[in-house]
Amino acid sequence: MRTLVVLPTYNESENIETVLRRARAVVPAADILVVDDGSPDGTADIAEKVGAELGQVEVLRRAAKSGLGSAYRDGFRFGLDRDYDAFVEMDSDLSHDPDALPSLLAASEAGAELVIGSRYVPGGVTPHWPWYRLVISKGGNLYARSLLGLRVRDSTAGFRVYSRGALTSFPIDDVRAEGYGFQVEMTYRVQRAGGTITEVPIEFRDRELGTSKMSSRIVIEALLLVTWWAVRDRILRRSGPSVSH
Ligand SMILES: Nc1nc2c(ncn2[C@@H]2O[C@H](COP(=O)(O)OP(=O)(O)O)[C@@H](O)[C@H]2O)c(=O)[nH]1
Ligand SMILES: [Mg+2]
Repeated sequence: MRTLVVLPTYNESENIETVLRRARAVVPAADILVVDDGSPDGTADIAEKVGAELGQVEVLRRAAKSGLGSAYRDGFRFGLDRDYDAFVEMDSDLSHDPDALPSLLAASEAGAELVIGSRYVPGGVTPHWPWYRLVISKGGNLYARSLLGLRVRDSTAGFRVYSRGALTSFPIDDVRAEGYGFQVEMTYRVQRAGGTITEVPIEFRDRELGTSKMSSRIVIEALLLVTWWAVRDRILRRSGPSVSH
């Protein structure tokens, strides 16, 4: 299985070197693509320097901060053009432990079109989260699951493996969402295209260095989009993702 690990970065100068080294140590055969949005803190330069030492690392430099979803779409297109079989989505802030990569990739190799590193299946944990964060995250998941009929517990999770088949079963250029909405939209589209989805438990850790780029705007985007998709596909019954293509 030719594997591409896509790492989106915006101001991750304190984390990117560790992420690259640990990912390489755990899955030495996988190639890595860093998608950086002109981070003012020099993340792309660090990634290039460490990447040159490690090998099999490319850095895609984009001019301006354009969102997580758009970074992944560019990363996936890069990999689809180069015949990769498996595409890993992983944050570059060490919230997603590179040590979990082998178990996620094993589920992908076993045939799942989408593997989700899940906080909300037995064995999944979010240590140190205050109650209100859990309520927002689980509430968002419950909302998306019930409105869209998703069959997964953690549709907002961002630690994933897609098969090539999953990413070619619908036009990824049509995916519009940027933040948590991107994760939900990708889950919804894979499910509607008939792809099998497996959840593997993970420990989601809070970042220790650098700052989060997520904002309330991103949460509101996700809520509005989920509501719109449900209205479109369940009430208006207009063509949903898998019907129109
Ligand atoms: N290329 C790119 N990466 C981004 C952007 N926004 C966030 N990221 C990266 O996406 C990952 C997750 O973002 P983060 O801020 O940690 O979100 P949180 O975990 O939900 O707080 C990190 O690796 C960020 O550096 C963006 O606009 N462009
Ligand atoms: Mg994070």
